[in-house]
Amino acid sequence: MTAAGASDGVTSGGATLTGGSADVGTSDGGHPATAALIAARSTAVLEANWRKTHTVPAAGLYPHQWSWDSSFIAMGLRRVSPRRAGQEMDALFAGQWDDGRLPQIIFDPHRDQDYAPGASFWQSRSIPGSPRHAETAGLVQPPNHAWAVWKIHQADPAESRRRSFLQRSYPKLVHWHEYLSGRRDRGGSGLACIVHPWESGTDNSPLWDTVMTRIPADCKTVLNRPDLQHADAGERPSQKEYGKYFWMAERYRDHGCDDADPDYPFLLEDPMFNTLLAVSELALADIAAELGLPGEAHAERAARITEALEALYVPELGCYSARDVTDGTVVPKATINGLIPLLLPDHANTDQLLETLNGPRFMDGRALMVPSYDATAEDHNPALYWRGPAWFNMSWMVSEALERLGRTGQAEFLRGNIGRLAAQHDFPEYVDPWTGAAHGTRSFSWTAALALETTYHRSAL
Ligand code: 2M8
Repeated sequence: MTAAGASDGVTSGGATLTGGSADVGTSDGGHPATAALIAARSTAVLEANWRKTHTVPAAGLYPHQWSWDSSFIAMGLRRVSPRRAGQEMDALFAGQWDDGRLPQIIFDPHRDQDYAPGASFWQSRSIPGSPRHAETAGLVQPPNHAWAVWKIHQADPAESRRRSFLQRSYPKLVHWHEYLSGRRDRGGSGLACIVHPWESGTDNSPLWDTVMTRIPADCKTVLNRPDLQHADAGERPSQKEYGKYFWMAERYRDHGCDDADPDYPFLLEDPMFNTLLAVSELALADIAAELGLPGEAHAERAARITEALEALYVPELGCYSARDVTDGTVVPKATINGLIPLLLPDHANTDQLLETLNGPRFMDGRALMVPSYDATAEDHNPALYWRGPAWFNMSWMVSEALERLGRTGQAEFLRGNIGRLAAQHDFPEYVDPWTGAAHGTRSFSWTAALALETTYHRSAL
C-alpha cells in the first residue's frame, strides 16, 4: 500500500482531497471492499469539513477550529495528504499566544452566532499577549500536538523536509510545552493543571463533579445554547452545568487569562492531559533528533512527568484519577482519563491498568469500544456525553497503547470496531460501548480521521 504521495489531488477509494494523493490499498486481510469503502467515506467527511486552512470538528455543532481535534484529524489526514495534515497544524500554530499557549478554539469570525461562547465572549484581542491576526478562546486543550506533528512527518519524511515542517513546528511546540510546564504547574508538583472542564477534552466527565459543586452558576453572560440545535439536550451538559462553565470562563477571561488568580476555584491535574504532555515530550525528543538538535531534556521531562503522575494512581480503582490542587485530594472515580497512562513507556502500573481495562469497570469482555466512565458506577450512562459512551479518539489511544505493549489482538479488535462503527453510523461523535448505537452529532471529523488511520493501519498489516 502507498501511504501517501505528493501531488495536489488525493484519491481515497473514490473520494478526493486537494493537497496530496493516496492509494487506499485493496487488501485488509480478506475484506478489500470494506477497507476501501471506509477510507473513501472517511475522506469524504474530512473533505466536507475542510474550511480553507483547517477542518471543523462538525459543520453544525462545532463550526470553528478546535485544538486537540485538529491533532487527531491531522493524524488521520496524513494517510491521504501529509500536506493538508501539515496545513491543519500550521493553522493552529497561527493562533499561538505570546506565552506559548495553543488555544482551545480559533474562531471563524463569520460563525460567531453559531457556537457559545464565541469570539464576542472572549474578545481575545483585548487580552495582552493574544495573537493579532486570530480571534481565539483563552483556554487550552490536551497537548497531543507534538505527537501529531511527529506522525505527520513520519507519513512522508521527504515531503515534510521539503516544506521544513519540523523546523517551523518545533520551536512553537517547545514554547507550548514551556507554558504548560511553567505557568500551568499551579500545584508545584511537576504536573500541568487544567483550569476548566473544557480544557480536559472530557467536558462533563464525573471527574469534575465535586469541584463543580463549588462553582456558582450566576454568570453575567446570557446563556445561549446553539449546541442544542444540533444535538439532543439529553446528551449534552445541562443548563446548570453551562452556567458554571460560563462563570469559570468569565472569571478566567476577566483575570486576563494570566494563570495568576490566587483564589481560582478549578485547578485540577488530569492524568490524560499530563500523559499526552509526556507522550508529546517524547515526540519532541524524536523531532529534535531528526533536526540534529539535542533532545535529552525532552526525554528527561517526559520521565519527570511520568514519575509525578504516580501521585495520581488510585490502587483501589486500579487506574489513575484527577487531583484537586486546592485541597490535594484525588477524585475516587474510574474514567477513561485514568487509563490513558497506558501510553507511557516503562510504566510501573501497566499490568494493573490492563486488568482494569479488561475488568468489569470497562471492557468486561463485552464492550465494542472503551467506555468513558466506570460501567459499575450507579450513574454510568452509555448515552450521556463523557459519562459512559465510547469515544473514537479514546479507543484509538488505547489501541495505540495496546499495540506498543504487544497486545496486538486487542489493539486490532478496537481498530476494527473503530472503522466499522464509524462507517456504519455516519461517523458519530460517540457510541454506546455495549451496543454500538450512535450518539451526538454525525460526520464528526476526528471519528472520520481515526477511522481512516485505523483502516490504513489494518490494511498495511
Ligand atoms: C467537546 O467540547 C466542546 C467544548 O470544547 C463542547 O462541548 O462544546 C468535547 O468533546 C471536546 O473534547 C472537543 O474538542 C469539542 C469539539 O469536538 O467538543
